Amino acid sequence: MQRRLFLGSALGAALLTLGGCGGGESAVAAAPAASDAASATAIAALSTQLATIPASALSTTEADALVFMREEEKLARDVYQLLYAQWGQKVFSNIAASEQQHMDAVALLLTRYSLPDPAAGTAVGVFKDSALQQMFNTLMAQGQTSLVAALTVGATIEDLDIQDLQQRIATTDNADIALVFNELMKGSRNHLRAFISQLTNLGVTYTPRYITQAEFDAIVGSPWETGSI
Ligand SMILES: [Fe+2]
Ligand SMILES: [Mn+2]
Repeated sequence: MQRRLFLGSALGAALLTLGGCGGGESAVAAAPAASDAASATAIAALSTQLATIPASALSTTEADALVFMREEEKLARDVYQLLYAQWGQKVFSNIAASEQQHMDAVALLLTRYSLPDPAAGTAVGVFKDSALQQMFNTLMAQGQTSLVAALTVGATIEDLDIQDLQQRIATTDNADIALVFNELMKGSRNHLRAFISQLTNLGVTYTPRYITQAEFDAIVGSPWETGSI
């Protein structure tokens, strides 16, 4: 555990350039999406960090978690790209760019453990996992109805993502997986803050569907976190 914490903070230190996706309305203006070059630097830094951690035995649960999270990050990216195209709100394009980094981060582990990439060669909105496909279809139908619905879809995806990562972090003893998943979860907390900030500005209250109200309140009531991919 101590080792894991150390590695987590070391990664945070290595990835200081990466906080700027999403944000509340003012944070969006102050923190534009990372450039392609910055994104590539972030993934290179993560790759370097991972190289210092020996790969360890992979359980079926851990293999499944990596394959699933790769597609769940794709779900987030695809939905935000499409909602940006429809609504033109910068929060969606900024966070879509961050989700691409999350996909890339999981891909590093797929490669490391020679696992098949479920997102290889698939179009936007197409998923191998049937539950994720259904989730995409439902959320996109919802997000097309209004801007508030679209922002609520964003909050819902982050709410779900945080819960899915919490569950998968709890069932891995691999330091490399925990490192990447904790970085993804930090990004998700920031994204949740960004969507909730926009909904609050529009006078809308979001009720969490996956994490507890107490967890939700703690995230939304705490500041933006730096160092996340
Ligand atoms: Fe996210
Ligand atoms: Mn993500």
